[in-house]
Amino acid sequence: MSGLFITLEGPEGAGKSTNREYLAERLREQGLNVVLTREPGGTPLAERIRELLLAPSEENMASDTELLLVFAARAQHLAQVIRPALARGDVVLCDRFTDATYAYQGGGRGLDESRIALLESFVQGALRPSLTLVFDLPVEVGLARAAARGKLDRFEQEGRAFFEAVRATYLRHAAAEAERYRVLDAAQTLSDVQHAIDGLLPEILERIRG
Ligand code: Z5A
Repeated sequence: MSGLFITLEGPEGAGKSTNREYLAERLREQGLNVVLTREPGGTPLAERIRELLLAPSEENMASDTELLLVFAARAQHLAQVIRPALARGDVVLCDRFTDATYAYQGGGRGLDESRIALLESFVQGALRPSLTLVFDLPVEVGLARAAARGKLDRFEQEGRAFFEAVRATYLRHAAAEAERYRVLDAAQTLSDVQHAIDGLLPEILERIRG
């Protein structure tokens, strides 16, 4: 059995973290070793880069700086966590990965996708997620959920147009590569979202075992 790399994506407040736990439990019930992790972050050093990325600051962070920090954290995460776990044959469930870079730095900040693709190849080589679950929901619903949690991070302080561009980028990529992406309606109740995840389980298990 070889490892499987699954990523969870979507705009703010889509329920990625909540559903990541749920999916991990379902997979563990099948006797699988599951590594739960997140980006930016996933190692002590990468978590320090995450703090730099998320903390509101008086100095404006240039979009290229943001892009390079995201990939610096990713390089560390791949070396320390993701590649070793996949080599052991584990299932890696990662809350955000490079699709988030296309969505936030590409769609949101307006950086050229070809530059992101260049860094993607440089840092990841040929490694791409095998399956990406996109938790999709209207921007205002996600922002309301994020606001209910309290203090907003540097990204959450962006305006509505930024998040509309983030959402549109996710949906465009998902439509262009139907084999890798599954889009879930994250505006439903939590139990309905989890029911939809249950519906994907046979396919996920087949990919792991196949
Ligand atoms: N970022 C980037 O710019 N470039 C990159 O390459 C990467 C990341 C990798 C941190 O990510 C930031 O980094 C992110 C993009 C940027 N932007 N921001 N901010 P993050 O994943 O840590 O941050 P996040 O998207 O803000 O996470 P989140 O808001 O915690 O969202 P979530 O994990 O999808 O949701 P959740 O915590 O599971 O749920 C949020 C709340 O909604 C919580 O109270 C739940 O109980 C509730 N919830 C969840 N599902 C439901 C349903 N179905 N109904 C009702 N309520 C629900």
